[in-house]
Amino acid sequence: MSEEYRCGVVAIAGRPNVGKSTLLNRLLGAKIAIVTPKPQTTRDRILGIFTRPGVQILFQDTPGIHQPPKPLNRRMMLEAEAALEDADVILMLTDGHSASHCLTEDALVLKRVKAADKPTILAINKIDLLGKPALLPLLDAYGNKAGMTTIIPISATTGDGLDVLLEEVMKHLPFGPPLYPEDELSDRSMRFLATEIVREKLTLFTHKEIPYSTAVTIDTFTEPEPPLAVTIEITIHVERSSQKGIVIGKGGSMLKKIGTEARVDLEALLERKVMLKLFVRVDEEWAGSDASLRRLLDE
Ligand SMILES: Nc1nc2c(ncn2[C@@H]2O[C@H](COP(=O)(O)OP(=O)(O)OP(=O)(O)O)[C@@H](O)[C@H]2O)c(=O)[nH]1
Ligand SMILES: [Mg+2]
Repeated sequence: MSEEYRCGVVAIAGRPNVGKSTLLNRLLGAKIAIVTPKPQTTRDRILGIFTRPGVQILFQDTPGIHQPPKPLNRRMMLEAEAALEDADVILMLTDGHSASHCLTEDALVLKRVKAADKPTILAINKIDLLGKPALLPLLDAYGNKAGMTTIIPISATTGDGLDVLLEEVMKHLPFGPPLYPEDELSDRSMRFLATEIVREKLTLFTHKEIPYSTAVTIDTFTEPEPPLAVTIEITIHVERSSQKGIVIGKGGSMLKKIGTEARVDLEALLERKVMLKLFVRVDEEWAGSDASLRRLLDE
């Protein structure tokens, strides 16, 4: 391995919903992290492995940084903070939809990022939604008022600015050999991705408190020889029986919709037929107790 090889961990940090997971998927050219229009979609850290000649960048997607109201959110914040501590470089993401209150909204993120004291790049995302003139006050706010030295406007959706971003990230990476095989895209198992895909559909199709009151776990994942289908059994945990009714839907319609859409994604990912069986279980206050969280969410 050449001494010139660079390899390091880049934590993608920011408020909920600014596009961290979208950016990770776009950089890797594969959907390894779930994305929804609702905040607090990502709950666990996910490592995306980006390998090119001479460089391996380990992008760490993290839960959005916010004030934690209950144990599930506190756990998410610990994950985000640990990611900042473990990183070589911090890629702070914001969506800068408004210059006037962007620093207020980002105050907590800026505090955490500054406390971590690492080389930091700020990317202003979703510029496809902004006109060029709207960028100037943002550059002033983050540059002059918040003291960010490297600011790159990007769009995770269109890919705009990502080459510049990658070049900047590479400059800050330490020298060292790759840590993962070059054909690997993520540190997460197919079992984990399967539960995440179901949680994505559940979050997309249900409303109000349901996405935040549900957890998804895997019961079985069986891979027989093709052409037999991969069989996956997954349980959706809800907190109350009224929520169970909503997740199942009239005549089972909601559960069927979640199952069908999740199966299509899983088949694309596995490149083979999948039989997906979903179960719904009432597990009172699972999001409110540390013991239940450990039981449900720790692999
Ligand atoms: N127009 C536009 N929308 C974007 C862009 N990047 C992300 N989005 C949208 O923003 C929403 C949130 O995206 P996510 O990637 O889930 O955001 P996140 O920061 O990972 O959110 P959490 O996991 O909740 O912290 C989704 O609806 C995305 O489609 C972008 O560059 N342009
Ligand atoms: Mg996310």
